[in-house]
Amino acid sequence: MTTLLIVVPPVIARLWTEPMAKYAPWLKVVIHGQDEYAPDAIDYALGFRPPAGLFNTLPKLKAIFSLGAGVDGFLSDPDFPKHIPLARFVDHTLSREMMHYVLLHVLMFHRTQRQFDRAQAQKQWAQMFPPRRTEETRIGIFGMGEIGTMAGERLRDLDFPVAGWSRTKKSVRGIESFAGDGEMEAFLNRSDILVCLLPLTPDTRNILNRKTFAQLPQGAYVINAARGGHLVEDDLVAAIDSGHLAGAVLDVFQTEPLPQTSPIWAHPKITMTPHVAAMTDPRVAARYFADQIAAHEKGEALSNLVDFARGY
Ligand code: NDP
Ligand code: OXD
Repeated sequence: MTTLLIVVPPVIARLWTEPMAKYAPWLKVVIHGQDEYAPDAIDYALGFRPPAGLFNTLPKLKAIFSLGAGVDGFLSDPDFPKHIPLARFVDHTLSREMMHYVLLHVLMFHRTQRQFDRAQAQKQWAQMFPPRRTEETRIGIFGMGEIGTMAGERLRDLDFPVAGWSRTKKSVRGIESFAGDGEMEAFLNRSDILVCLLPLTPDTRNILNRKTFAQLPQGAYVINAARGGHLVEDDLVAAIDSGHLAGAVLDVFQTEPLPQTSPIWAHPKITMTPHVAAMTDPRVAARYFADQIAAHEKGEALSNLVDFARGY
């Protein structure tokens, strides 16, 4: 029998058993850390931040699936077995949740909503925080992949001037494309709101740093919904406290959960959420993984394979 090992904390793994049984009744599902299993009985593995070295103990593993879009939690293991294919979760519903998160926070900043919230808390009728001009809220998207492109297109449709920065040049209607290190400064110079939607790789780690912030216009705003490893948190706090940046929204952090000692918790100009910008829904994703495994069993190619040389 084909066997799938699910490698997430048992409390989350339990959410997967019923939908997996619905879409792949022919598959035996075992949960790491809960069920007994023989390592050589495992054909496929599905997880998010697996324990380092685990996959090397499974001699018959045919493919590994990331239940998130980001695969840094797999590739951070120096012993990750790169001869085994790794496929990530790419799905309209996940990208859409991310797009909603980005739109929400772009509009909150653009419409000065937090100032109105503070005025309301003091019972002030404060007709004094006009929204910025749409033409003057230039959005810059770091990472024009599945999610960055969807968010960029929707922001463009709301009439914001949008540009994207990626490794390779893009041609998306109405969105200016910048590519590579050589075009990064010009991209940052025109970005009043910088949205990070990059994968975390050795090239992008700490990319949101003091130098990057200095190249953004005075009063710029930063949204990081990608990975905490992209951001040098102390540099962000310093850039906000100096008055150069207007503020930030963070969904992801260098250490998760965010340590109680972090100044981010109480910073008046930082809005934070606990890595919930988008969450993989097992009721949707189980079908995607069942189809992927069925295809692989028939000798067909897997979708959304990670390129180990690029790191995403
Ligand atoms: P994709 O792989 O589809 O897109 C990645 C984009 O980043 C591509 O445009 C790529 O360029 C660009 N890129 C990669 N490396 C570089 C580099 N060195 N310089 C410039 N551009 C680079 O990823 P997704 O859009 O699916 O997801 C993005 C990230 O969002 C995920 O990796 C994950 O970390 C995060 N995420 C966070 C969630 C949350 O809840 N907070 C939920 C889901 C995802 P090119 O196109 O030229 O290859
Ligand atoms: C993802 C995530 O990568 O949820 O999908 O962070």
